[in-house]
Amino acid sequence: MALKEIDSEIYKAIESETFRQRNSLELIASENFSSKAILEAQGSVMQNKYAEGYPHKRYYGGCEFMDKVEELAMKRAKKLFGCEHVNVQPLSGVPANMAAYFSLAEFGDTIMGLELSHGGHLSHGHWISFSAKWFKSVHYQVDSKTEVIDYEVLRKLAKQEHPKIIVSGASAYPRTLHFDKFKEICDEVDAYHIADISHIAGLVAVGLHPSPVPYADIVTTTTHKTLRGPRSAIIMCKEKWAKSVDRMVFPGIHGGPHMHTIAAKAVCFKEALSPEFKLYQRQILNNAKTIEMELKRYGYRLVAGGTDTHLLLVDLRNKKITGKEAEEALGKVSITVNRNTIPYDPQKPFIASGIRIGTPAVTTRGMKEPEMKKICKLIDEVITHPDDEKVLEKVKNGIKELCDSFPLYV
Ligand code: DSN
Repeated sequence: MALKEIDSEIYKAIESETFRQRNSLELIASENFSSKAILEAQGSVMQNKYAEGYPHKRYYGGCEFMDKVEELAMKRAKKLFGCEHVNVQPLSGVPANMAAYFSLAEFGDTIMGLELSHGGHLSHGHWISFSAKWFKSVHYQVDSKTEVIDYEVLRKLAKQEHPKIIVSGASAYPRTLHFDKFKEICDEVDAYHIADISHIAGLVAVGLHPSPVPYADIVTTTTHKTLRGPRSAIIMCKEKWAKSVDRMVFPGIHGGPHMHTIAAKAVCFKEALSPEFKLYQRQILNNAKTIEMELKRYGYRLVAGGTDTHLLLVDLRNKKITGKEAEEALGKVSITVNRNTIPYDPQKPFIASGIRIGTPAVTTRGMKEPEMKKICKLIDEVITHPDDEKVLEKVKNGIKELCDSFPLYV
């Protein structure tokens, strides 16, 4: 029986979410729309199977097609990123980072990552996360003037703290990350280098952002952001870490791998190896640059002066509106963004002084530079008139028109 007949409540919620995704403008930098092929693999019978272990070394019978799928996912990921070894089983970004840390360090060792309010991630040592409860966490920050990482300051801190692991990578850092410099510092202080490229994986895969693969002991990434795959993660590493990474993922942290998601990851890597994917990534960057130029034209201050990637951080203080208020006002007209702290933010994270804007999802819909210009105009109208119902209605109509012209999942 179909879902509609068995469970009308869940069916309706899925229908409503499809409607929401079709009819709103998705500017959350970490979101994207996977292809129908990926959704099909993800929703397949592969999800019925236990396959603990690794290809040809399983703890369950009947795994011949599981092996095929996992081997294809591994082969494609290796080709895509040029890594020596890959584990495609991690369920998501945080467990992938957990497995990566425990592959190289012990409880109580020091890890050093970018502070959350400066663009880092919870799992890079934030006090509330396992990464600070089970390790000693030290943070580096961005420079207060340039708002980018000062590698000399990072070097000094590393020399002072002697971390076991330095984590490169971020979730709200608009500029290029210099993984070669991280490696240089790691070598000087005898630390391991783990790069988390969750946000920029698509750009890295096609060579539009420097790759950490030659410079890091381990590279983790989620697969659903710029990479446009299923909601999941992988861990890449040098051959010498292959055994410890594999053992830490299973049986260290996970039980049965989610084989349906591994199948969907394999499809994602196949798509990412196509020439069209490179064009897509280039358009993500062109769209982000267009937003940078337009927002500056409307008098917005951008953290770090702009972007080299798929995302921008907008400091709203000169517009006399907080991140929370802007997120809510934009939400009313079906523009989805997230409030975000800016470096050295005077506001609490729940309020925040900025918003984060990303272009992967709107680029998937086929939108290009002219649409980015329209979007910036509409965003500016909302931010400068957040309580004017007439303006909001006009903007909402503009968004509807845009969405209708770039249909999703038809
Ligand atoms: N929550 C993700 C983001 O929005 O960047 C990172 O895990």
